[in-house]
Amino acid sequence: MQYFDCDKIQYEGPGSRNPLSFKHYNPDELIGGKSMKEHLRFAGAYWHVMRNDLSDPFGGGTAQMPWDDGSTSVENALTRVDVFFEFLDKLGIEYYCWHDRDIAPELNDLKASHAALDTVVAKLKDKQSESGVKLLWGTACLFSHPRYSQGAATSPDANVYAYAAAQVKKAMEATKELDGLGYTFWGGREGYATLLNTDMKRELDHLAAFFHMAVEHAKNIGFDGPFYIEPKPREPSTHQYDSDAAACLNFLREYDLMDHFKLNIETNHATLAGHTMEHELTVSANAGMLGSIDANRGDTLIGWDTDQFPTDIHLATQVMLVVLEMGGLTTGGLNFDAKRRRESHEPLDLFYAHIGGMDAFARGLKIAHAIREDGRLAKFVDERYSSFDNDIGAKVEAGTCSFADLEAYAFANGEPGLASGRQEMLENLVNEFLQ
Ligand code: XLS
Ligand code: NI
Ligand code: NI
Repeated sequence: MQYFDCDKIQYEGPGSRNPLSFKHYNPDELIGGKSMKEHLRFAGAYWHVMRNDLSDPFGGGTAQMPWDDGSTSVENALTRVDVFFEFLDKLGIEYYCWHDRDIAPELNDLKASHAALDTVVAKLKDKQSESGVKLLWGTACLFSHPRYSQGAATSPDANVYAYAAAQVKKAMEATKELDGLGYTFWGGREGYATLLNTDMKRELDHLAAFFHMAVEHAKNIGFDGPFYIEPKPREPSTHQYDSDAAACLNFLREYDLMDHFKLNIETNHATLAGHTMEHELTVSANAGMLGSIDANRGDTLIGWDTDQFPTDIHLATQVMLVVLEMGGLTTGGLNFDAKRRRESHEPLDLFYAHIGGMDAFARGLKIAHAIREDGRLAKFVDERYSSFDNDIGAKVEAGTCSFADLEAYAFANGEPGLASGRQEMLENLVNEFLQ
């Protein structure tokens, strides 16, 4: 049985006019001694590919999903697994990510939901070993059900907190069962709508306790992949506690969780936080905490998380510059946490969307590699800071300098002759490579 009306997508090169081909993503092509697929580690997001019906705040779903009977039956969930693995195979995507409730239905009681998850996980396990596809990360959906409307690990109600913990415990076990490389926490509703009803300190203490219990449980079940926190500033809550990379790092340091967590940085969340993606990636990488990436993009004209496919080559280049600079992704990957527009409702649109994202990142990788090989950009930055390489600057960096030393230096050397930052020249340099 074939669910998608296309063959396996092949690399046909930049001259191809076939929209169902890769023009740049050539999985085994070596870039700097490593294949494109090893650099990029693309992942498919189960929730967008299989479960997103493309509804928006103004109207219902439009997506055609002829394989889906619309029920919450386990049968239906098992059929989706076949569809999803055909999809991954045809695109040559070797990793995937899920929420517990994407892969299996939430039933009337927790035990029944756990059992449904077990059934689907058994099938996913078979499919993984047949295909060689790996689970990049699992996560629990702690934001859709009405019980989580006031938070899960930051709920004011200990009963809800316990329920959320039970769900995460099970989702971690499922991730372990599927040899998942990581486990993600996106704090769906971990935040608040108004401080009038919120004890922020208590909620953050509870969130940290929750994470410490997750660390403890990971030890118990032998799950050694990293946990990821995925920052996002708002939506659905007015203020989310994991608002950006810096806020997450501060939280992890304050509560002594740095050793067990890394960050999963998503483009559209970065821009909602008022930052660029490269800013968020750089903040994370500088702390040695960049774990994985949710590859998408926002829309400058729409103020919410539009989760569009990342087709902007300049953006992909900036992402890959940071990834290459830190020596590449290890346990993480580039997860297409992205959805088609509501108008792109046919199954084949899933292919066009992913092909576009994969090709954009292939180009971003090639361009970023070329910029690094060229070396002029890095050389400019090195030279810009070269006054810290010797003399007084080196003493500052070594921590062997005092204000009195600097004052004596300033008296002796007079007014500094500051060099230009050359932003426009550097933008032109990057554009040389984008042709
Ligand atoms: C939502 C998030 C979500 C996480 C996984 O905005 O991006 O999809 O990646 O819970
Ligand atoms: Ni995401
Ligand atoms: Ni998102």
